[in-house]
Amino acid sequence: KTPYVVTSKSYTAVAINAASKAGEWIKSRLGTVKQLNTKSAVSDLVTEVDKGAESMIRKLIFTHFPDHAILGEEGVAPGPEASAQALEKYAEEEYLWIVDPVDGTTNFVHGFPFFSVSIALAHKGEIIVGVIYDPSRDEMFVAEKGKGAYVHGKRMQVSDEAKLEESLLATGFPVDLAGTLPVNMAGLAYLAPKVRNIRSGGSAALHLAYVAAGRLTGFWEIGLNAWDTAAGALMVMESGGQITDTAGNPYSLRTRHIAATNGAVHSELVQALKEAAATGLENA
Ligand code: 2AM
Ligand code: CA
Ligand code: CA
Ligand code: CA
Repeated sequence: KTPYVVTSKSYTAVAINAASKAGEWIKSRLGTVKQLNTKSAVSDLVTEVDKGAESMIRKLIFTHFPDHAILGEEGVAPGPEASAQALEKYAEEEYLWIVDPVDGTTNFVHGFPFFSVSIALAHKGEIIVGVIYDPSRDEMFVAEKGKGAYVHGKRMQVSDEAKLEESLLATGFPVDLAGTLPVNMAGLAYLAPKVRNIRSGGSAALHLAYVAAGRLTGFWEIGLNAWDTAAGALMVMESGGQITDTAGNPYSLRTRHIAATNGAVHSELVQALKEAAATGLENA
């Protein structure tokens, strides 16, 4: 049915197949959620669809690669240290899949069509495959280490805006677990007058895919986890962009405060975020 479902058992093919199947199922469940559960806060939602999609993805991966490890958002206890602890636990695994079955659960629950499935594969800690699927628009974003990034077979390239003032940025506001709201608000207030505009779509993975596709100049967000960013990080790099933490340090799976851009505006964004954080902390 879907043209990008390939039959070979390559890592990328399995990731695409899992994202596609889970994504179709997620879309079919729109508007059907019966039980809305919360994790760490009223705004931290989880549904049977998040769990069902993760279990589908796990089964598909294990069918092909039974000796690989899988780190999925719904397979770990929630909390600010969840992803760091899981990465610690899986540190010795040669192949580690990192899965966010539904990135943008709040959107999914409300029927706002901006959510995605994010699947990455790390080999000895290095991300080698990243797939992000948007079932609402049927867009499959695929990145392979050293081989570029593609949306439905078309090579992706980051945008060419040279300055922050020409930039369309995105950001996100996860629940205020770690007291990050003042920093978020400061970032928004500080950056808004310096850029063309700022969007907040509610799926960090899809925002990263959009940076890779040149639809956003850049994206930043505080307090993310490995499953939100692993696939998108490879995608941004393979499209000619740059991803670091918000202070400009190299990205790793443990990075929680993310800045991703087309490269050209990266140092300007990082500098602005540093200045913004200073004002946010003063006002906190
Ligand atoms: P999710 O939908 O998979 O939970 C929106 O700002 C982004 O933050 C989404 O990628 C969302 O992923 C993530 N997010 C939502 N709640 C969060 C929480 N409590 N802690 C960290 N990230 C969260
Ligand atoms: Ca979640
Ligand atoms: Ca997520
Ligand atoms: Ca999720």
